[in-house]
Amino acid sequence: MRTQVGIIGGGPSGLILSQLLHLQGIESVVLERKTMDYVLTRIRAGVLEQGCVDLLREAQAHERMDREGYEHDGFNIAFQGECHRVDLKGLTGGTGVMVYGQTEITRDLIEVRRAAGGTIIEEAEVLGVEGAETDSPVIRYKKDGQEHTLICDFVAGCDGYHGASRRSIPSTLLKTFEKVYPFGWLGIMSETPPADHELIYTRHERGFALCSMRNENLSRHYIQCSLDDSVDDWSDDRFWDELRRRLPENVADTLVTGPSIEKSIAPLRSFVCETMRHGRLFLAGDAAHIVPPTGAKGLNLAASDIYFLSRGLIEFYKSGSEAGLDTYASKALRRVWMAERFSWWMTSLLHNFPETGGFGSRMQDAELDYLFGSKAALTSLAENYVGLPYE
Ligand code: RFL
Ligand code: PHB
Repeated sequence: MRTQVGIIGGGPSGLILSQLLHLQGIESVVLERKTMDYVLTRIRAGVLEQGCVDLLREAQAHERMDREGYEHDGFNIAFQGECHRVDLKGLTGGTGVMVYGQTEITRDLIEVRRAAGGTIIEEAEVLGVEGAETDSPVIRYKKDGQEHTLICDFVAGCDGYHGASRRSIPSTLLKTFEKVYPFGWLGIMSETPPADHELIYTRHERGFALCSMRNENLSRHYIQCSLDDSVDDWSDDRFWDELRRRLPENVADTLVTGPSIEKSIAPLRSFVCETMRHGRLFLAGDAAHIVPPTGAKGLNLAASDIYFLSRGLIEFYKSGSEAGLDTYASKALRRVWMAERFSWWMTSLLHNFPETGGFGSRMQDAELDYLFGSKAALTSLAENYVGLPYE
């Protein structure tokens, strides 16, 4: 089989790219290891930057998001028992964020790809990419126990942190940077009203907590947990009790609890792979970088990567110029490192790090005290949270 752009991975990165290319008359094939029904069971991101929203509109996958997504003008940080609001719109001169789940984005993208007759090959496990330095790289994949090849002009590695595309680049050409945090996030989804109409990030001596949401009757909550914990250690009652202990009293008192409909633990890590390009193989999204979820940046970075990559590919097919492809890695990485910095900072500010002792804890208190006393510091937080510009 042959196509113009072979896309490894049917997560948000791969699906947005295939749709943007299709709208410019460029053909692609998406190879996804799992079924798309399985991909839709993953509950991940919930907060979208304006740039990501704009890209989904450009991809014509925006109708339900515009109808059912929630615009948020601010969010809260709670510490020492009090909620403090970050007025995103006021501080940035009019920009907020959109609350709309990654699951819903993926559902919308699958729908527009299918309506356009796009090819998504499910249960196709990519084994590797060969000939990335030639004009016709080849993707090798396994489906139904048989090996197949997909010959392409370009390959987009959108297969997440555990995918095959990054491993296809010779390790001598890569530089990787990693920080593993000594804790995870235990998350639950429940059909209960959100704790507040805006998100609440909480720093507490028992550990971080986050109250987020999907709609008026669907809440997403997280608590910092030990890496040794398993979801079986956490009954719903134990989760709600622990969450209530970490929240400000007035929030805990009015918190509506109920049975969880999903429960999972995610370890926290920062990771960047330099470079994001090897010949005609381009890495995008979680395949190239991971951020701890505290800054809500993972999916948003996947979107900015795809913005740069789609422009490079479209320019190539329209004019033959490789200029956009040549600057892809440097443009994407510049934004990646800024989001890495912000995510690391938010994580460091709000989690419990017993190994840093009393001094570390006082530094966090002082930083929060400074933040809410300084418009300059709050503005810096707000402009990073809503997303730095693409160009
Ligand atoms: P994905 O979503 O991991 O998709 C990659 C796809 O590739 C497939 N795959 C393969 N296919 C074929 N052959 C192979 N060899 C393959 N190996 C893998 C996989 O099955 C999968 O379908 O990567 P993508 O598309 O780059 O998207 C990235 C986002 O999913 C991720 O960054 C975000 O979910 C991160 N994230 C958040 N991001 C935000 O912007 N805002 C948030 O509020 C936010 N919250 C979160 C998050 C991630 C979390 N977890 C679970 C890590 C909250 C959490 C708890
Ligand atoms: C979510 O709603 O899942 C969510 C929101 C904000 C974050 C991380 C996750 O920082």
